[in-house]
Amino acid sequence: MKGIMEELSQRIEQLKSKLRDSRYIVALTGAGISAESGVPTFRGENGLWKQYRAEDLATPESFTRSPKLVWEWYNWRRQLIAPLTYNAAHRALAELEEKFPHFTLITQNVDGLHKKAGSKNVLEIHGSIWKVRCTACNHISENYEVPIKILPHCKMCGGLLRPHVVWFGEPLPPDVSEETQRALGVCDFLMVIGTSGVVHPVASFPYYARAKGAFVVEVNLERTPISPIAHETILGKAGEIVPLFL
Ligand code: BJW
Ligand code: ZN
Repeated sequence: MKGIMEELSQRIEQLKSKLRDSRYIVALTGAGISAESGVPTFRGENGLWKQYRAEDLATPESFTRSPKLVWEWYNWRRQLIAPLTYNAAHRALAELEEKFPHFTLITQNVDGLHKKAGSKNVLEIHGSIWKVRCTACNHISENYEVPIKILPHCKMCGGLLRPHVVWFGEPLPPDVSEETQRALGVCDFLMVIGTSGVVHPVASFPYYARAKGAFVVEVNLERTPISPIAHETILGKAGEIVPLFL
């Protein structure tokens, strides 16, 4: 056991020295970083997609077919997430941002926990469960009602509101997407934390950053399709591993 711990701390020391020598840092996070806060992940044993069919709930077609069903599912998740708070991994990333002038956090998570933890330069590329968008006029607003009144309507035009999240078959929001490309293109140290790396286009981001010269470190409970191109994969819980980078 001691041998394993020593080996881990040696590897982390080497990575920290690499991090200290870097200027443009990007952290890319997925559902795994919020798992220790109590937010269910999508895939795996107790994942959301084990209980529900993604195509019934997370596609524009399912919303057109049954906005009530989709809103009920989001209300259930809003209720579940509202009392939860950030964990040591979210906090560690917020602290890293304070230490590095060029630190970008790209998250696929819609739970808002990175911002709660104090991260500022956050790109929520799959949107936010705490935002709604009008299906008629596209107006976006924050909404923290739990539960939200079904069906919610736009204050500006009366149109039907939808969750401001990215469903399957939808493009990433163009402004966030541009910022993401820019950050990945110049990044010299990329940390990929708690994502299964199977959902595109995000799954290709580590490949892109690496091709552009980034050093890639992955933190996950298990190996993923990102592992083959990562310079290092540290297997472990994000809440335990990420704070070691401070
Ligand atoms: C821990 C841990 C701990 C646990 N510590 N680690 C075939 C090939 C390629 C692409 C496609 C294809 N067929 C269809 C597509 C496209 C599709 C796609 O990628 N599908 C694949 C699944 C096959 N992608 C899309 O449709 C995207 N849009 C698109 O492609 O648009 C094209 C277009 C262009 C122009 C015009 C029009 C269209 C959009 C994808 C949107 C994904 N949306 C969701 C729902 C968001 C809203 C919501 O939450 O309600 O996003 S799906 C879901 O998956 C969610 C997540 O952000 C995303 C990624 O999941 P994530 O974060 O990786 O979580 P998990 O659960 O998968 O993994 C958790 C990981 O953590 C695991 O690895 C654990 O081991 C680890 N872990 N605990 C560390 N404590
Ligand atoms: Zn509207």
